[in-house]
Amino acid sequence: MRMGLAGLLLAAGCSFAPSSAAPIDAGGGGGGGSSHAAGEAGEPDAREASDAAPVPDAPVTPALSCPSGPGWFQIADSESWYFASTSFRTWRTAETECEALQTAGGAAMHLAVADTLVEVVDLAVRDQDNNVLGNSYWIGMFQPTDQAAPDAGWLWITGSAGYGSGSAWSSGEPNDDGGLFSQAGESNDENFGELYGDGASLNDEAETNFDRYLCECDGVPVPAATRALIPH
Ligand SMILES: [Ca+2]
Ligand SMILES: [Ca+2]
Ligand SMILES: [Ca+2]
Ligand SMILES: [Ca+2]
Repeated sequence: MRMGLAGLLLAAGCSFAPSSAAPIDAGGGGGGGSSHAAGEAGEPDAREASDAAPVPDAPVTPALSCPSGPGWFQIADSESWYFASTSFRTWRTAETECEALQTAGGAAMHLAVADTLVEVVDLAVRDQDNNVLGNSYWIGMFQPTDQAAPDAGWLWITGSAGYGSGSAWSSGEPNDDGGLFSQAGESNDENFGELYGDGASLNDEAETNFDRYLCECDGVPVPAATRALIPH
């Protein structure tokens, strides 16, 4: 068997040699379209065989070790577990409480990082299912102090870039309060992200606001460098 397999591989290897000349045919063919198509049709076998070997097996993602119980749920297309609080907290206290929910040896947690619009929508739908329409939820997005504009520099608590201007935000947001209580423009009035409970959209809000909050258990720790950028 072993010899036979080796022989097959050797034979297969030899058979690839002529096919490496195929691109020359494709480039020089007078009937461009058809000769290119012929080249593509003839090459996939060789490409698959030669490319398959160095590609490692896809890593097996272990199931996340997350807490469970009332308030915990999952959404489509995510391995994460989420927790919807029923208590109202300031943003920083909410983040502290999310991290404290991590079990010993379990996956890291933080305020929810809804970094795809699908996640924003799915979490908002969950809000509605939970009959808490109208309540806003803190999520794990913040804006470091003294940015150039209300939509500039937003970060997720796990370190990646947050939403700039665009469809994730509610109409007219982020507005840094729009001058309602302080000066218009970016003046650090609203540097923390919340998810409106009555729609799939985000708002920037003052840290001292009391909101419910959404935690996410995804195993991604909060980088120290990112934590240092949370406005005080
Ligand atoms: Ca997430
Ligand atoms: Ca302002
Ligand atoms: Ca702001
Ligand atoms: Ca706002």
